[in-house]
Amino acid sequence: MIVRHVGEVIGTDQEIVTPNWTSRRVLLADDKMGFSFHETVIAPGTETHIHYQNHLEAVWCIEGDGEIETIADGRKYTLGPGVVYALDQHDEHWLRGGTAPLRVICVFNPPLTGREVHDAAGVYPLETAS
Ligand code: 9YT
Repeated sequence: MIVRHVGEVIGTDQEIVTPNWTSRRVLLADDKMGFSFHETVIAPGTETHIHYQNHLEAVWCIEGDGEIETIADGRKYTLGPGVVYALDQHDEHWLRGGTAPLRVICVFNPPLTGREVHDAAGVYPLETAS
């Protein structure tokens, strides 16, 4: 069994800090769970273009506020505690922070290996664990 605390990841290479979001990746491909499991905090007032062409992602919003806009149809969804969204169609979207840090728990399938950040097209490359 694996038992971890998110605090063990903070300040290590499993914490990815960008201007728009911080991702604490607690379970990764090497853990052989078939998914990766992260806590992500979206900074207020930010806008991030995301298109996970190689991954499925589900997101559970815990605290704070924000918005997601799906680019294909321009629909906007308010994000806040209790909202869950799943990018089951690899949906290209804008993720926007609101007025307070938006803390979410994310699951990726296939699992991230750890260091991924979005490329210019909002994509994470498909990597395999060594
Ligand atoms: C919700 C979302 O996709 N935020 C971007 C970061 C991502 N969750 C990650 O790499 O953990």
